[in-house]
Amino acid sequence: MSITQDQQLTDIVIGDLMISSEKVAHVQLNNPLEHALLVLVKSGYSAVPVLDATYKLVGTIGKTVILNEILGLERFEFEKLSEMQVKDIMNTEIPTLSKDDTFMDGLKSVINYPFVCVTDDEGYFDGILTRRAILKYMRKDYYLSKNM
Ligand code: 2BA
Repeated sequence: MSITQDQQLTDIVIGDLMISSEKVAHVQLNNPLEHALLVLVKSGYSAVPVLDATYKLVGTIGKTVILNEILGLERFEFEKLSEMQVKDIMNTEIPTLSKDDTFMDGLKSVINYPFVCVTDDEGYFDGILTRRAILKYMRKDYYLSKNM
């Protein structure tokens, strides 16, 4: 984050607040579900972005959708974890932001999603904006404005 103290809330853009791509856990389209579940469990996140082989954003995948998919009538069908791939069940209906979008664009987008992916004009993955980053910045801005 590169925010200076005198920056107004309205000056802030998504690029200032996002977690950059190299720090974001992700999986790839063709990964087996087993790998995705491993990444999710080991990282501790409920959901992570899905990228293609060229690092373009294609969706997100979460623990719940994987567990639902392997849940059979009487047991977990663990064999599905190696038979199925991330692309078979990932969520492709996701909002995106760009680095130049405003703080308010970000605030609106994290009302319904715990994180929103940030992409460039060609769809390459730049990072994520989390609900935490927005709330943290709003709290900071509130205290700064109280002390002015
Ligand atoms: P969740 O995994 O459901 O996490 C919800 C909140 O719990 C996070 O909110 C964070 O405050 C805390 N949390 C969870 N796992 C954590 C961990 N390993 N280290 C530190 N704090 C953790 P946010 O920070 O607002 O993140 C919202 C969502 O963004 C997360 O939801 C996760 O799906 C995704 N996310 C955040 N950081 C990520 C990263 N570096 N790589 C991949 N996905 C990330």
